[in-house]
Amino acid sequence: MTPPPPTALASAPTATPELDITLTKTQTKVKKSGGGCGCTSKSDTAPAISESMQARIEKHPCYSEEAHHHYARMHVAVAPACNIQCNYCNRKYDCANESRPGVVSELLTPEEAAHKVLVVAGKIPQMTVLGIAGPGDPLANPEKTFRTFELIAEQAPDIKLCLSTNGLMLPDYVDRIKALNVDHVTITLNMVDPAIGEKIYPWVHYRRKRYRGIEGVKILHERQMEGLEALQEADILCKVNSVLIPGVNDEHLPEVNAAIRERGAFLHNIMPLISAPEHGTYFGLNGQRGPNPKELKAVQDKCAGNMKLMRHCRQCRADAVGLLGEDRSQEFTKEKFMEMSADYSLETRQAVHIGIEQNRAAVAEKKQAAATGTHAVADSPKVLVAVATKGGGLVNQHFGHAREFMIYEVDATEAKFIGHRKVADYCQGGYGEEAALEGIISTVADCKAVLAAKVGPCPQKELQKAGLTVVEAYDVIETVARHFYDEHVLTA
Ligand code: CLF
Ligand code: SF4
Repeated sequence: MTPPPPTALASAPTATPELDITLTKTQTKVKKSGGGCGCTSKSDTAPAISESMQARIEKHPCYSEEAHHHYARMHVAVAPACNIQCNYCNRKYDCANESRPGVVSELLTPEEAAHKVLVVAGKIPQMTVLGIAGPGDPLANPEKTFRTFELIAEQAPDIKLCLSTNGLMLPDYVDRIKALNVDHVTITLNMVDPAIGEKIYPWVHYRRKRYRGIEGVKILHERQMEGLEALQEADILCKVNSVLIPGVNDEHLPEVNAAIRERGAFLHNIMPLISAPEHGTYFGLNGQRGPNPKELKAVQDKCAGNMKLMRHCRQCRADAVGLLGEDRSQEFTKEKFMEMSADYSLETRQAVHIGIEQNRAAVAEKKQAAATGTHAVADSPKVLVAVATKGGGLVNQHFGHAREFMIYEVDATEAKFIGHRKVADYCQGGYGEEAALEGIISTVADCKAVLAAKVGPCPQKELQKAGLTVVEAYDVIETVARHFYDEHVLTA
């Protein structure tokens, strides 16, 4: 049986959830429990962020987990060449550092890229960040990369510029990066021990010479450390991406975490290796598997507490457009965007952002009300819930339309986002597919509940058969999670 919705339904969802939240008053039921729990996951108690730092990240969907519910990013694929070889990359595909291998990007010139940014900035005013992340390495293509940044800085000054690199050439360009006001740089750094790096990088091309094996890895390692220090010196925010490769660097990543923390990195993003034979990568062809969600979480938990940890990465394509987790790149193919007018307007964008911030404040208030404080329950059990959302920090998506579920770990003191899981589209032309449903259920089988705006009768029945509670609601995620927890876990 479906339990009644924990909150009254607010106004119906619209295409722009940011502008359409009618917040409802919710009731939180408190029940004391002395129950213990075996879960020992460390919470992300990273050092508090200063107000000025908060201002630098508050509209960046990758640097702020909270912002990623509200603001979008886009990438432009202007950088085809690369100067190293990673065993998880096949050059036919997008850079695996910042993308999901599988689809080749359309390469753009800096001028085409700038036009695309102005078009998207007009059509998706919540797009606040322009990243260059491939399909090769942006700093192996410095002129194209920096020319693109220059053009965008001139024509769209409110858009944050973001760069992702393997770090090999970073020390040479930190001054230029600073001069262009690029405030966010990501280095993909998978090891601090060249012996481990040797299993990941077969060669490095540096200053017109190719170095194979450990010789090349040592150069890469030294340059990455130098680059990190130079970014710290220049006060540029740095995120480190590490690809978790089971049996290669899984046990080593806490050491990487310590090394980057010492050198002032702001955020650590530990992401799973994506590996399949059809990608044609060395790892894919040689049976190297990626981690499962449990293994990924275990390593993330080991590193949590020392510094801010990113758990909401979507391993985007080098031409991604939209909120993290949604892919609107097909709306802006070269053929299409070259025909569109660049209707960027700073005033319009600012007005939209004011609306988003008002909405965000209202969501934060509800989130706060759903949080701890009211619940003095020590060692309450932690449970996972799967959330269908299309943004805005809300449970606001139909179960059948979800392409991914956001996973929250809930106990009596907090509802903490811990990751997302992709699933096949269940609704295909209005008909549920049995196989897809089975896949979805097995993907969220370790969760206690599914929270969605609506769940059809058939999936509802199957979810309940699999032991999951179905909660239908349209409200702030933490509020719905709190109600579910209080009513179905604390009282159980
Ligand atoms: Fe792009 Fe990367 Fe900038 Fe973000 S992505 S260049 S920091 S604007 Fe973000 Fe995408 Fe993960 Fe990258 S979700 S792959 S972390
Ligand atoms: Fe591929 Fe990126 Fe590695 Fe270069 S840095 S080999 S493009 S994954």
